[in-house]
Amino acid sequence: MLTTEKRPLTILMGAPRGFCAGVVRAIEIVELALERYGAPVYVRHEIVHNRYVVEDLERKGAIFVEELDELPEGDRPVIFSAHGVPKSVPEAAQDRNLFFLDATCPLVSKVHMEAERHFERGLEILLIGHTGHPEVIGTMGQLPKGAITLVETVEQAEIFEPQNPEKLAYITQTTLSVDDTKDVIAVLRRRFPQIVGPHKADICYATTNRQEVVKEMAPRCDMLLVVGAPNSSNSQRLVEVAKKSGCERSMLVQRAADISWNMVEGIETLGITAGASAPEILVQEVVSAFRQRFDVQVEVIETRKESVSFKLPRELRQAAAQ
Ligand code: 0CJ
Ligand code: F3S
Repeated sequence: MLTTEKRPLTILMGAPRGFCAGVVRAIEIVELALERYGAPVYVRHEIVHNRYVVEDLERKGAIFVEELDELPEGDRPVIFSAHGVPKSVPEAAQDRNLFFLDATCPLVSKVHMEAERHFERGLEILLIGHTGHPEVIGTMGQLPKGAITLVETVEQAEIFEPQNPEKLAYITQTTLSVDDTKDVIAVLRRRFPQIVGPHKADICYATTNRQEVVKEMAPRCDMLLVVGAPNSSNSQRLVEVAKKSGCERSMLVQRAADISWNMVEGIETLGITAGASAPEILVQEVVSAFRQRFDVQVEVIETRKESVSFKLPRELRQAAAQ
């Protein structure tokens, strides 16, 4: 007799996972701006790095552009993404008399302010981060060209030659690997004992907590899926952390359709988590796809509770209250 019994599968669900307070705030800014000012509302760069989020907002009337010069003349508002923008962007908006709302995560703005402070004190600044990422472009663009030098790796930290080793500071991107960044900082501190910097790094609470739970889960998993986008730095870091923590078969999936089912063969324990820009609905879509094929038992691995939230820009607080 043919048996259709499903094979058992344990799914470990990471917690915390998915949306952070900065992402919730950024998406809310676009939604409230649409309510308050009507459609269309322009958004410079993907508000957060997730296609599903972007397409959902497009359906509601948001139009995404990469640069302000793509905006037509008129009185439509423009919103800057959660990753932050170089100073030249609000300046250009002001020159054009555009009404803009800034959805930069407050934890990124904090790094911008640190950079300003170091600069005012006459320090040479190192930014630990990934070249080309919008947050890095935004942070470097807070100060005149040449004021900030990007350091990506331990090797680069080893060969960096400062103008004056006694007048140095470092800042970091918010979505880096906690452990890799620690290594880069250790090199800088060894070579330049007087370097000024944050207590640990500027890596945000959400990035830190999502990596922490992955470290806890990965050793128990035969495979680990991170729901997130390829251009999402914090999601990519989760895959790296999972691999380093003992789950070599770790990968990014944007949604259930990305899963290659032949790779799942032989798996008894699967880990699922999500980057800070990945909506829970996509995580649940992935879980449902497994439920269709396996007899799933879910176990939640929770390493921490989160209760962070950020204030909305002044212009939208009333709209939110209504
Ligand atoms: O840069 C940030 C402030 C994080 C925003 C949320 O995540 P995501 O995926 O849009 O951005 P990253 O590529 O920076 O992780
Ligand atoms: Fe902000 Fe960190 Fe999220 S910098 S947008 S809280 S990933």
